[in-house]
Amino acid sequence: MSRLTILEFPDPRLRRVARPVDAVSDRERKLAADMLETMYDARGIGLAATQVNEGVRLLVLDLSETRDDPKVFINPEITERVGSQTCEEGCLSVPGVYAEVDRAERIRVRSLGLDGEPFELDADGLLAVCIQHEIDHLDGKVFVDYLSPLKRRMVEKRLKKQKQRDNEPVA
Ligand code: GNR
Ligand code: NI
Repeated sequence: MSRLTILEFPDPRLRRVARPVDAVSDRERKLAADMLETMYDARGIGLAATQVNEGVRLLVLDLSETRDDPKVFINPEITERVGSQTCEEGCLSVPGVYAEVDRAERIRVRSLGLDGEPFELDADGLLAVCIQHEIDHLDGKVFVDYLSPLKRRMVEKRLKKQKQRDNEPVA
């Protein structure tokens, strides 16, 4: 397994729309394993292929306390949305930024597993938030897109400054 580099907002590659996987193969299994390693290392609860510069519709999640319940979704589709909830979200591609986002409270998801077999899942609460957040990534969307233009510009400025500081030589 290998750890992958996570793209950071406002990288334009986060705007690409991912293509469906046409047959689940060892290539997707290797990508999923590398993405899980990357997600665990970064202490995230989810990761979409877009974030590691892979243009396929694949995402991984683990919402367990013990970090031992990996889930992989290939070509996921939300087939039902019910109600709404507000959650403070963060994103591994937008480090240090947290903001409230409204999403559906309950969803039904249709997806392929790593074995290539279809499955359906009903999700609510944080699991539903996380799946919606990850599918957004596959569609080229980032959670800061839901903020007001003013807040979004503030986030962009803050990240730009942070990046400048990261690049300054040590005195
Ligand atoms: O680790 C993550 N935590 C999180 C918290 C609230 C709502 C969504 C998320 S997803 C995020 C990992 C990530 O950036 N996935 O794309
Ligand atoms: Ni994210």
